Amino acid sequence: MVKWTEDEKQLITNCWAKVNVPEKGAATLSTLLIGYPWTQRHFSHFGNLSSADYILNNPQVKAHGKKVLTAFGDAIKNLDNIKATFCELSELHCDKLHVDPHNFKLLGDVLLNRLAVHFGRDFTPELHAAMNKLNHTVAHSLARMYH
Ligand code: HNI
Repeated sequence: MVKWTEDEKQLITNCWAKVNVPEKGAATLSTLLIGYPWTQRHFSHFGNLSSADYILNNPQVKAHGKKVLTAFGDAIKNLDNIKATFCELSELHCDKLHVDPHNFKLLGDVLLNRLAVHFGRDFTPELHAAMNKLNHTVAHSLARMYH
């Protein structure tokens, strides 16, 4: 299991405390759907996703983005135990949703970019590295049931 230094834990928790989860969740999921359109196939039941405008204004995309980032928040509350925290979610994404695990990494990268833009110079290389490690761990934990 991944090991965190106290500095990394502090950087991640301090950063997350300043994140507007509904807003960043909506932005992250809509950017994923627009930038990596093959991910849309999982959300055909969310209504019209046929243009960037529709995606950006789709209430189901917004609500789901919030759900996904809330789960990121759960991971942050349980940094030493992310695998166990995401056990059921991994089963869901693997067995029921059949999401290609590569897409977890993409979503994490989109989130990282949104945070970098939002925090500007406060998004230090150390914070960047810690968030990248978090993304990696989240993606790995979600993909665990695929093996
Ligand atoms: Ni994901 C449902 C968390 C990435 C497709 N997903 C969820 C739920 C959570 C969640 C929480 C709600 C579960 C429930 O209702 O019990 N998803 C996460 C997290 C990541 C992620 C933390 C991080 C990388 N999911 C992705 C990706 C895709 C994806 C990359 C597809 C490209 N997820 C789904 C779909 C659902 C889902 C589809 C079901 C949506 C619905 O409501 O029908």
